[in-house]
Amino acid sequence: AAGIAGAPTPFDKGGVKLALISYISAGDFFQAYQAGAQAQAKALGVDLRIFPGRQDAAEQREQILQAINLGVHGIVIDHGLPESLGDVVQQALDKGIKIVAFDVNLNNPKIPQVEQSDHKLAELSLDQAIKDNGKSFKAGYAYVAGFAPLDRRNEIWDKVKAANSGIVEKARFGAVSDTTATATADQAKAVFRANPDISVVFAPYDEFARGVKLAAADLGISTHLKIYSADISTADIQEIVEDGSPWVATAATNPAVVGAVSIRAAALQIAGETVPHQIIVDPVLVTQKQLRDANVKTIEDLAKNIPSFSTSSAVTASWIPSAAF
Ligand code: SR1
Repeated sequence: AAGIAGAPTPFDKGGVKLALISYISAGDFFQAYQAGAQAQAKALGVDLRIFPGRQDAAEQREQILQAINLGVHGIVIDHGLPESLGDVVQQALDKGIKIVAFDVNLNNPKIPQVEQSDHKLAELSLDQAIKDNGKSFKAGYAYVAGFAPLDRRNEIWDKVKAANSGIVEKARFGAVSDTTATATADQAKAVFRANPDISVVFAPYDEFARGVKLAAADLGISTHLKIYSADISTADIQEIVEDGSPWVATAATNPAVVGAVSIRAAALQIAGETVPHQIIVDPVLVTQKQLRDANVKTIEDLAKNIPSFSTSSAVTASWIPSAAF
């Protein structure tokens, strides 16, 4: 690819290669994240190789070694298990390859960490749950430990329960796989059958929320339930606004923006510029009422309604062209 006139080396000459190595690729969030990364890479004239994630730690390690052998200038690591990545990531750093981590704590001062402010995201969603339902309700909670964003959101859930003795977690469930929504739906059905008094579900991952919604529809209990989630996509918006939907609020960033930010963080490092260790993309609260009132049907409609949703000033530079998504 051609270089960018006036950009620092090597971007002025072109030929920069990056790898995006994901732990999970299935689902709207990860597809949009990858699309945003690809759009920013294209704007930078960078050759981006995306390695698919199949929740396989051994495969992700292997992909990092492959990227090193391809001679990439930088690698973005998107989710994963920190304990299985440390040594291969160190091999890449030792070869001068710049690394960026999104949602996986690689615990290395040389590696910038991108995240969505998961604490704020959980707070926005749970504040809305309390606004709608008061400080006393029986809750279901979808959570799988070991994923950095879910663990950070869980810290807020623990805080909210500790501060509100009337909020009782009756059951915890959830699965992360290629089929997260349907696997979570199966578990949610068993939970709802055993705990008919659950009126609120905190499901801070859109695939979890879809699973919970599916379970509620199958059991015919949608009208007795309210779901509060994280993330948003066009498909999620359709599920949230449909008649009788129990999915009433979500807190989210635009995942395409997070993907673009991750690529910019790699590009700035390759150009020898300083990048903050922690790079945060702030989420916004989106309620069912807001979407219905503004007749929002797609992510593009949402971006028009909430301009901050589709931009981030994180890790930019005058020589980095904006990504088109
Ligand atoms: C299994 S982790 C899923 C989360 O990763 C990203 O942070 C998304 O927000 C999603 O909720």
